[in-house]
Amino acid sequence: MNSSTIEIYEYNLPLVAPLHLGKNVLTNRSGLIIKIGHDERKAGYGDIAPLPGFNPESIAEAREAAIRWADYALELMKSNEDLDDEEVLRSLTATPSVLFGAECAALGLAYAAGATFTDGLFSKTRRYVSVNGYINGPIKSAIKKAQFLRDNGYIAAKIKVGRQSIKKDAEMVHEVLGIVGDRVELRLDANRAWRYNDAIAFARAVEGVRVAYIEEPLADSSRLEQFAGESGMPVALDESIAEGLYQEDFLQNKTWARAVILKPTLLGGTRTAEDWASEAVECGLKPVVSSCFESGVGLIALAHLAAIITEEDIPAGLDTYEWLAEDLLERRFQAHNGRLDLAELDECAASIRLDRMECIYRA
Ligand code: OSB
Ligand code: MG
Repeated sequence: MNSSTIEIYEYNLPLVAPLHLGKNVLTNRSGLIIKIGHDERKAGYGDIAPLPGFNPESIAEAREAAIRWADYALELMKSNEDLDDEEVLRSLTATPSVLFGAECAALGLAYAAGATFTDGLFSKTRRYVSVNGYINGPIKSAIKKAQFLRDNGYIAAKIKVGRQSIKKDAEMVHEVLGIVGDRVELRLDANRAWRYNDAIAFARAVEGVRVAYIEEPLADSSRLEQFAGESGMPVALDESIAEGLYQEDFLQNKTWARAVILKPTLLGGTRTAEDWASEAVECGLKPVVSSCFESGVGLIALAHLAAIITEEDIPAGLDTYEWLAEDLLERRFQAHNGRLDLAELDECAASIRLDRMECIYRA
């Protein structure tokens, strides 16, 4: 590789409104961009966006790990060694968001130079990726968003529950169902908010509603199987798999689960997510690629990932972009008919504005 450079930039983007996630309230989103390569257009970019309360690493720890990785990667490039080698990236397992960003930048470098891939992140198995519309309470905003999803051809919607009373949550679900109707797949996410009996009470209150799955209803995840059996409501695993390293047999005996949520920023990169996805498919669970409120740069990589992990168009959890009041991309992308078009996303990716960020590393 001809004297390539690595740069790391820091960004801080305001959100359109305070975002309540678990115990945290975010008003902006901070992260880092890794750029590999001289030429702005032919460089590879990766987004490092540790999510407070979800990622084990802080932004300061991510910065430190990214710089350490960059020093190491430069040495490798000088001796013509493979940057995206799994061995090299393994040093980043304690900082999964950095692993995701470094891997995307390394893979993106060849992609930007026009390489065609036969497998992996940029092999573009299909061009369109459906997304599940993201519906947040309270009920007023849920109604507005549900109408938008119905009018814009979305095929799946995900409602956040567990942050108000069971009664209000159930009302919200019925209200949304009344708006979007039967054609839209309904997913729910409780982020482990409930005690067992509350979760059962909720399931009773929405009896008759066709729920595709509910992500992590229980504070005590060891009772998920019991919940699925007793309530008849299909369950999806999210926090349960995002908590540690990839475990080969983890999904093997979980036939009671319907889906697994794959967030490469938490799981440690796209290849780890691919491993989880193959395991999920083998065990009869649906893999659902999801975001963690990354910038446009990260979201585009995630859309590519969703396109390669299954031929089937499983709606991905990528409807978080609108939370960013500003982005690093001059040209922002949009879903059309509830789908993202990878061709459009790649054009938007090329409109990255490095001058809006502070460069913290260049070598
Ligand atoms: O609980 O699924 C979650 C984003 C950040 C942290 C946690 C979660 C999420 C999302 C992403 O919900 C959007 C989606 O999955 O549709
Ligand atoms: Mg979830």
